[in-house]
Amino acid sequence: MCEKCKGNYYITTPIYYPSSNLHIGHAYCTVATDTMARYKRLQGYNVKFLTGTDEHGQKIEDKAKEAGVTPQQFVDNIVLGEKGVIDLWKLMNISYDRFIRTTDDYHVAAIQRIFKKMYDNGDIYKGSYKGKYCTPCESFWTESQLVDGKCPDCGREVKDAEEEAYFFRLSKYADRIQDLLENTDFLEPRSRVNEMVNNFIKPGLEDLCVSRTSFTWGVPVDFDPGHVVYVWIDALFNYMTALGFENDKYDDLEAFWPADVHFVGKEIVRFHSIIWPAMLMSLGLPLPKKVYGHGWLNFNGEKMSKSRGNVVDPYLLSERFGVDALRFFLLRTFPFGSDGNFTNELLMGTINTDLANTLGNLVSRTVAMSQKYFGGNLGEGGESAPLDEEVKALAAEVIANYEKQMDKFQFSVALNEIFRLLDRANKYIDETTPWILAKTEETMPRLLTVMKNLCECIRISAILITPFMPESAEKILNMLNVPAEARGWNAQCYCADEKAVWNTTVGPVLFPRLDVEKELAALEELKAQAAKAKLPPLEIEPYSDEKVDFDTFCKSDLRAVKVIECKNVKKSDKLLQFTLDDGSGTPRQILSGIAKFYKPEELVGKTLVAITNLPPRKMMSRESNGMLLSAVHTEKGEEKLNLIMLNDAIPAGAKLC
Ligand code: ME8
Repeated sequence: MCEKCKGNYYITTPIYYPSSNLHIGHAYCTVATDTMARYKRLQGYNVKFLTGTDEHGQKIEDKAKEAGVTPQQFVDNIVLGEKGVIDLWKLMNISYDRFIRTTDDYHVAAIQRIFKKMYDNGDIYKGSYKGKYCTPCESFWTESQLVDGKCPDCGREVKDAEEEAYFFRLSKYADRIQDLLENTDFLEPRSRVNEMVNNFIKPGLEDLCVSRTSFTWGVPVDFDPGHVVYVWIDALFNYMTALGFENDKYDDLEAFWPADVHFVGKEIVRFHSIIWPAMLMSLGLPLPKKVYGHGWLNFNGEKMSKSRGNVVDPYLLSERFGVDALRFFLLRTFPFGSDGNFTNELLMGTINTDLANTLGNLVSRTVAMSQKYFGGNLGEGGESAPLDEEVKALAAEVIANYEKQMDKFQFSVALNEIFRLLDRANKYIDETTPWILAKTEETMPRLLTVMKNLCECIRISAILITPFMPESAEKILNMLNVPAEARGWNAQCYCADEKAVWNTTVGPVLFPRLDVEKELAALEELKAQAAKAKLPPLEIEPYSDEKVDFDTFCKSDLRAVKVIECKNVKKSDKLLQFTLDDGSGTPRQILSGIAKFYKPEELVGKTLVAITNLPPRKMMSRESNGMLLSAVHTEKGEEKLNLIMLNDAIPAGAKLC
C-alpha cells in the first residue's frame, strides 16, 4: 500500500453465466459495483474491482450442444464475441481491475487443489445423491425446499437426480453460520438475514452435494475421474483465485483478502452467505467482510427472462440515451436493497426531470450567464450575502450525508443528497435574479459572487456525481475549467470567496430533453430491428430424404419460356398472370403466386423456366398451364423468392435437361 492511500478495498460482482447475452438486471449490479469502486478510488483507496464469468455447468453444456458448438466455443462467443460481456462492460464504462473466467487454466487448477484440501481435511466425503436438481439454476434442492414441487428460485420444473457424489459437510457449520448472520453485519440488508435463517438454517442445513457425474463440462475432480466439481464451488472461489489463491498467476491475496464486499443479487444470497463462509471456515480462511444482497429489476411488473421475451437490452438503451444517463437512472431510481420495476417511461422521465431539467439546466444557465455578463472570466472580487452562507452550509451537509449513504451502499439516497444541492442552486438563481443584478454597475460585484457560488455548487455536485456518471461529470468540470487538483475528494474548498477565480467555457448540451412518445416509438422500432438481426441471416429449406427415381424426374418437361405479357389478377394480391412464348407458336398462360415479390412490368421480356406438362389448374377462375420455377429461402425471418431467369440468348421452347 502506498503512503498516500487510504487503504486497500476489494469489491466484486457476481460472475455472470454466459448462457445468453446479459440484460439490464446484470448491468444493474455491475454499474452499482463500478460506482462503488469509483467512489472508493475518488476517496483515495487502492481499489481492486473484480468481475468475470462463470462458465461451467450443465446448462452451458446443453446450450452448446443445441447450438452445435463446443462449450468452450459457446462461452467464448458470449464473453468475447461482438456485443458480448466484455464489449458491454466497455460500453458501460465499467472500470474493473480484473476479469476472471472460470475456464481460465489457473482457476481450474486452483479449484482442483481446493477440492482436494477439503477432501483431505474430511469436510468433503463420498456418498450417493438422491434429490432434485434445477438445471437452469444449477441448484440442488431437497423435497422440502421446493415450492409447489418446483424450483424455489425460478419456479421451473426440477428433475430427479441420483448418483454417486461427493458431499460437503455444510451441516457441521450451521451454528457458526447462524451466529455469523444473526450477530454480525456480515449480510445486509438485514431483511435478508431473516430470510436465510428462517428458510435455510432453522429447517436444518443438510450436507451439500458438490460433484456431478452426469455431465462433463466442469472442473474435473482430479483424484476421481468422471466427477466434476459442482459449479457453485468452482464459481464462489473465483473471488480468491483471482487474487492468487492456490495459484501463481496473481499475488494480491495478502493485500486484498478478505474482500470488503461482495455485491450479489437476492437469489444468490444463499450461496454467498451460507455455503461460501462455510467453505472458508473449512479451510480456515478469513471471511469476506460483507455480502450485500441487492434486489431485482423487473420489467413492467414481471420478472425479466429470455423465455418471457421481456429482457431489457442495455446496449439498445445505452446507444439511444447515453451510457451515463442509463447508469444514473439505475441507481437513482431503485433503492439498492429492494426490487424495482423498470419501465422505459420511468427511464425517460428521470432523464428529463433530473438530468435535463435540474442538472443540465443549472450547468447551461450558469455557463451562459457567466459568458454573457463576464465573458466567461469570473475574476477576483465580489460581494457576499447571508444567503451564500446558507448554500455553503448545505453543500457541506450534502457532502457529509452523501459519504454516509455511499458507505451504506444507499446509492439512491446519496444521489438525493446531490439533488438537494442542485435544487438549492437552481432556487438560488431565482432568488438572486442575476439578470437584474446585471443591469447596474453597483450590483455587478454581487453578481460576480453569485456566479462563483453557482460554479462552486456545480463543481461539488460534479465531483460527487463522478462515480455515477464519469463522462458527464468530466464534461461539466471541463466547462468550468476546474483544475485537476480541485476535482478530487479532498478538494472540498468552498471556492466562492473574493480570492476565487473561475473560468467557464460553453460546452455541449449534456442531456437533451426527450420527447417521450417519439422515443417510445423509436425504441419499439429498434427492438424489432434488433430481434430481426438476431435471426439466422439465411435459412434454406431442409433437404428432402425422399428419393425420386431418374425416369420419374425425366418426365418433367422443363422449358425456357419468354414473358410476352404479365399482369396482376384482380381481387388477388398474390397472383400474377403470365402470357408466355414457349416456342410452340401458341401462347401459354401460367398463373403464379409471386405478386409479393415482383411488379408485372419488371418481368416482361424475361426468359424464365416453366414445367409445361403439369395438368391444367384453375385459379381465380383462370386456367394455369404449368408452373414457373423459382428459388426460395428465408433471410432475417423474411421469405425471399427469385424467379429462375435464363440468359436471354436461350430461345423459347429450349428443353432443360
Ligand atoms: O447467478 N435484476 O450468474 P447470473 C437484478 N453465475 N439483478 C439481476 C437480474 C435482475 N433482473 N437478473 C440477474 C449467477 N441478476 C452466478 C453467480 S457468483 C460466484 C456466481 C443478477 O448471470 C443476479 O441476481 O445468473 C446475479 O447477482 C447476477 O445478476 C448474475 O446472475
